[in-house]
Amino acid sequence: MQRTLIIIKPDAFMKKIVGKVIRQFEEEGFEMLGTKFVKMTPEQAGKFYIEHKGKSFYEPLVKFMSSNPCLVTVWGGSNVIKRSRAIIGKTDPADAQGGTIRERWARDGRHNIVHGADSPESAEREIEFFFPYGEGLYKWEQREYIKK
Ligand code: 3AN
Repeated sequence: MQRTLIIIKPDAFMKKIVGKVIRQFEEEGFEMLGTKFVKMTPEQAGKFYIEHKGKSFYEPLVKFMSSNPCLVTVWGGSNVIKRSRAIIGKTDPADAQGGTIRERWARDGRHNIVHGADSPESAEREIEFFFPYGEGLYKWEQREYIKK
């Protein structure tokens, strides 16, 4: 089973659609393996988005992502990375396909409701970033938490 990291961004809380967003992933058949309510420091957010350092949107993105808490979630499922990005939609809601999370609820390319890892390598790096050693993630089949 593949895993991915999905961050429900502060704008989803402002719009009170966190439940609706989670529902999209559940209805796709994915299972939640773990979650954390996190208010990142600017340093943490800067590190999380390090690959975008130097781009015009980097500083405002870091500021937005550390402005208020996010709901960090880990989901498992078959081909979950690609399939979750398909239901999230393109970065800018103006380009996002109808019915996707961003088309429905995002304001613009920054206030775009969710982050979803874009490759197996990013997913594992991002999961490790918030859940070192996988601690706090649950193995549903074995009915136990991943141990350090
Ligand atoms: P995505 O989340 O669609 O994979 P990335 O990984 O290219 O997009 O960018 C990471 C985050 O940076 C996006 N989720 C978005 O919040 C922000 N971002 C990317 N491009 C722009 C842009 N042109 N203007 C504002 N924010 C952007």
